[in-house]
Formats: sequence, structure tokens, C-alpha cells
Amino acid sequence: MKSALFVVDVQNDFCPGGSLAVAGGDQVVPVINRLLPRFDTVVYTRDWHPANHISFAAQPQFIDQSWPVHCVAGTPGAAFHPGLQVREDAIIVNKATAVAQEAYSAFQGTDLAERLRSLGVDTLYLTGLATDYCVKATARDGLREGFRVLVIRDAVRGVDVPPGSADQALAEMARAGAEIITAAEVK
Ligand code: VGL
Ligand code: ZN
Repeated sequence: MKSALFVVDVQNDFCPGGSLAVAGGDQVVPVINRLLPRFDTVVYTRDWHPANHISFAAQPQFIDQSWPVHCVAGTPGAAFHPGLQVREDAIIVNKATAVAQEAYSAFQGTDLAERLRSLGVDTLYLTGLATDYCVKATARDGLREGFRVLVIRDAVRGVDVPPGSADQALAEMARAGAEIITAAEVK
């Protein structure tokens, strides 16, 4: 059994001071930094939007959930939080890079599942932002792809829009088959 650590969207715009700040988003950073050395395989995801992405409220197209402008590719808001250790040997996945498509999951429109399987990975430990959007979607797709999925509760935070959605997301992930654990319980 081989595990991969997922660090989902720990980017400036999702941390306090960012355009789509998640309350306590930066608090996941030290927890993740302590976990990093324990994994052979690490995947960092980045929300990596074009400046006119369909999910931005200023865009005229209809989309069921829109957001302030955030994580525009190459801008400081899209950079990893400065305190996050970024491993040289990691897999980095950019998501929602096309103008007309929203993508919350690390697996959507990427070859990540295949890459992980070819490395012998069968278990995913999820950390990062945001619990109720990108972490939840990544958990769901990881389970659908046949991976064992564990969510590290003290290493995720939610946008909580609508209010309560962060806690609800943990319950939904558990119902879908994910295990909810704490960092202290990792291996
Ligand atoms: C996310 C809202 C919009 C996330 C990305 O990373 O969870 N949330 N784009
Ligand atoms: Zn986004």
C-alpha cells in the first residue's frame, strides 16, 4: 500500500488577506509542513484561472456558483502561501485553467489518477483548501477512481459558503466512503 499526500490550493487568495479568503486558511500550513516528510509522493494542486474565468462574478455568463476574482494564473494571489514548503519532487496540478469550465477536483480534466496508479499509489491523504469545494470534489473523484481516501480534519478549512457547508462537507465525504482523521493519526 502506497500513500500520496494531497495539498489542495494552499494559495494566497484562499488565505487571510486574499480575495477569496478562507477563515483560518493559513493555519493549515504548519500542519501540512509537518506531514510532508512522511510521504514519498506529494501532490500540490493550484486553482489556476484565466483572468476572465467563467466562475468570476464580473463575467456575464451564467454559472450556478460565482466568486470574486481569485487565483489568476501567475499572479501573487495564485502563488502558494509563502510559509508552505513546496517539495522539489512533487507533482503539481493546475486546475480550472480553461475560460469556460469550472473544475474543483484535482482529477477533473487531468491525468492525475493514471499518474498515481503508475506510481503504485492506492491511498490519498487530503489536506488544504477549501473543505467544501476543492477538497470535497477531490475526495469524491478520488473515491470514484478507486483510491482509499482519508481527509485530515485539522489540515483543511472551508469557505463555509453557504454557512455550515464546511462541516456538511466532512459529513458528505464520510458518507461517500472517505475516512476523517487528524494529523496525529497519520501512520
Ligand atoms: C475553490 C472556490 C473557487 C477551492 C476554488 O479551491 O476550494 N473554491 N475556486
Ligand atoms: Zn477557483
